[in-house]
Amino acid sequence: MAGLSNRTEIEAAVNAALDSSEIVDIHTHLFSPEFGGLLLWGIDEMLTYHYILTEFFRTVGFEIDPERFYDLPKTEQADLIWDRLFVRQLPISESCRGVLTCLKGLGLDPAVRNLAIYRKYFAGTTPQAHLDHVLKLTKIRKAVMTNDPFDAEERPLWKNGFTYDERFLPALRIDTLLVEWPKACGVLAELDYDVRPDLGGKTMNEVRRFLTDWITRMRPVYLAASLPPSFRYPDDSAGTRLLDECVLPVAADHGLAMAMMIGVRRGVNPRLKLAGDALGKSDMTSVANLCTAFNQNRFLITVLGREDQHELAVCARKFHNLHIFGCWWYVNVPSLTEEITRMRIELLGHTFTPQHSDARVLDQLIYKWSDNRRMLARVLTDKYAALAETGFPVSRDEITPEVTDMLGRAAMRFIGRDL
Ligand code: HDL
Ligand code: ZN
Repeated sequence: MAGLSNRTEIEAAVNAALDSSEIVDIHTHLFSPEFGGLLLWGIDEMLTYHYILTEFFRTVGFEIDPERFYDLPKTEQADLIWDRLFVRQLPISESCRGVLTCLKGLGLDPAVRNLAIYRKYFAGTTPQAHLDHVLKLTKIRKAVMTNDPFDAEERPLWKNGFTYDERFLPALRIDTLLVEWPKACGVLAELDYDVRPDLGGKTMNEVRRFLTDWITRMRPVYLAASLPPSFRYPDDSAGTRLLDECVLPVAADHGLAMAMMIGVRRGVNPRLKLAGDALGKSDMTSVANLCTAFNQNRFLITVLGREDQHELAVCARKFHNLHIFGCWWYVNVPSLTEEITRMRIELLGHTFTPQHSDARVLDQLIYKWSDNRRMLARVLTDKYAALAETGFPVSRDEITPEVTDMLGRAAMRFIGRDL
């Protein structure tokens, strides 16, 4: 098979593969239009994304109290943010640049710097038409949602069963169960599950019934939870007992992977609401302990701290039931995504998924995947060129499927859901 002999040819093959490959975005906070107002889209949602809110609060300092700001209508919030972050200064942060990348990707001109013009564009379309347009622009074939039965707004939608856009895949999110058992216990009791705060009586059976009921109702592609830096496995917490006796056995019974996103320190500044979360150093030994204790379960894991990335990658070398994914949240910035992805390829070859979007606003898919594709082009070109320098032939026909795999297909095969 004729190999590509120089970097330019390899770069062209990598770019062609990235440009033509469809994406499976394995973790988002997006919803299909059938979920109504849960689907966020448009310029005002982009500007009030919590990543940008934190930058706004830092910029205005003591001028505007977060409490007063959050009481304003969303358009007024967006007006203030636009003025302070995009008019009175140059929007050089990643989140701000992301908004402009989205506008440009939609064919709007960031140079006009006119919020009214952008609002007029979005007012002229519909959620469904805009969704079709964005998924076509980004070549996203499937997007995995975050579906939380403990969310009072979302739960009723599922209770009566409903069909939704098949490009969206459900994921059963159970943070509350694992991290806030007293709150989860109250919700389950309201839903007529016979559970007790002390986990006694029929509680474990009833939690397994709850999980089974929601797996049947939702048909998730995996179970998921974000966990604090203090997460330890095993320990004497309710979380460990619920993992051991309920979550992981039920997941195995249904052939479902467990996605864990570890390292989020919730509510560090509660005044900022969703924007108030931070991160902490997490314990990767707990990941190894989980993969050992449940060696027939499959784990999709990502961590929030830069300092945990290397240890997680080394841990993944030891466990074939561990698939690491994404540069999540605070490490989803160009300087770190490239560093992490290079390190992961050097330690794991192809056996990981470089990125997901984590998008909360539909339009963000444009900037997050544009950045991801550009980063992957740089990294993969270097890695395939380094391979070719050994004299090993690298062909376009071999590069393309590997790129498609790294854009979510391998993760779907890992969780037993090949598309
Ligand atoms: O817990 C998570 O899934 C995180 O991604 C949080 O939702 C976070 O607020 C976020 O959107 N990060 O990008
Ligand atoms: Zn997320």
